[in-house]
Amino acid sequence: MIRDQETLNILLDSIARFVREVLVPNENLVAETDEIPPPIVRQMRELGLFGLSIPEQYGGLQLTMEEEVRVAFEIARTSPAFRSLIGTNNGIGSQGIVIDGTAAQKDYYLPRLATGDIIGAFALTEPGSGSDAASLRTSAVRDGDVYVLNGTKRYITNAPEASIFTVMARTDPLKRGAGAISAFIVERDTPGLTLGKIDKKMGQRGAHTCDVVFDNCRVPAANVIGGKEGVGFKTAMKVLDKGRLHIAAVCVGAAERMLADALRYAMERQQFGQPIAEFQLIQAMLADSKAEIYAARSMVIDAAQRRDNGEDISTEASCCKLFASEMCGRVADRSVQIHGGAGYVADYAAERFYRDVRLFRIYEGTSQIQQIVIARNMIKAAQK
Ligand code: COS
Repeated sequence: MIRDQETLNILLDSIARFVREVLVPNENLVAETDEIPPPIVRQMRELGLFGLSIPEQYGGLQLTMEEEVRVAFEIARTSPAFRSLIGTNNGIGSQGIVIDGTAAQKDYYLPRLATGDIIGAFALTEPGSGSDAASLRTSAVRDGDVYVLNGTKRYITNAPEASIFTVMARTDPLKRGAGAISAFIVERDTPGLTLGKIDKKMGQRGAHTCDVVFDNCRVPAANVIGGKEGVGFKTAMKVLDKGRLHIAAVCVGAAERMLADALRYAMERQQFGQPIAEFQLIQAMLADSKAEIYAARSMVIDAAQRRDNGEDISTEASCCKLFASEMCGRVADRSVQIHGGAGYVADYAAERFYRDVRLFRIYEGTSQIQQIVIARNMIKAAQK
């Protein structure tokens, strides 16, 4: 749902200009230094990029899902590290509070997340629990008006930058499965919370992940999201439904960028006396990429509109994440292929994007998890 096309166009134009004029020229610097320069972070704050999905009453832009995916198409036309920094505040690092938080939790945390004054992170994955999220072992034992958290979370995006964490922990350590999991807001400076060393990743330099370790970390009972024990897994799944759709939109934007680069290269690069874009085998790669991007873009917009209409889009979000992330991988591969030797060296963005986009098929649920969600929902619907 687009509330006001003109206002949205202004926002999209200013983001597209920011991407073109500021972010793209700084991609190599970010990759080399593994850091987004602080003046750029400031500009991202000024543009409102940290609060895209946070309600207006808390200082955010309260974009509808359709508006948000259209913004994601634009912001993803550059190094994914930039999107990653704003990604958690708009997605998994804030939406637990937005969707299920109490009024007091919203009042206290959302305004600072919306401005980017603080960064939020989402702590679900553990050393022994990834795709099987309901098997997580971090425990939260009630002691008066606090819970005592113990356990380790792994690969937590933006953890090194984060001031608050949405942490899924088991409040009934003897009970297995999803029903014993609760979601907590844990502040970074809580005694007993420490961070591991920053992970060395395949790509997305400038975006950071690390372990988050809880050692008798005492968290106020008031920080249970929604004030209710035992529903944290559902909160996490709802957050991920939205997150998966957002990531699918990011895949579309990244693929559009890679295809634009590949097309430009193919039109410039001369072989056998003509631009390689004139060769039909190159054209096939360009055309397949174009068609697949168009399909993914259409899926994402359709699913976003359905979510705005109040539909349950668990299946559609997984369809979008599955198709768009796999599509993005194929486009990255073709982009390197079209660039030939130049695609394998770091002078061109194709090599960096090839590594950066690999993560899209893994995080917020692997392609295999998306397949499971889709098929299970199909079976459930057929049994009704
Ligand atoms: N929205 C709301 N509730 C949901 C839901 C959703 N999208 N998906 C599941 N639930 C509910 C179920 O209805 C069920 O509730 P009841 O017990 O009341 O029936 C409960 O949550 C447990 O669901 P389910 O039985 O399907 O859980 P499973 O353990 O079988 O796991 C998968 C489901 C595999 C889909 C889940 O663990 C998952 O998404 N794994 C991937 C995790 C992930 O994406 N990690 C990425 C790291 S975070 S960046």
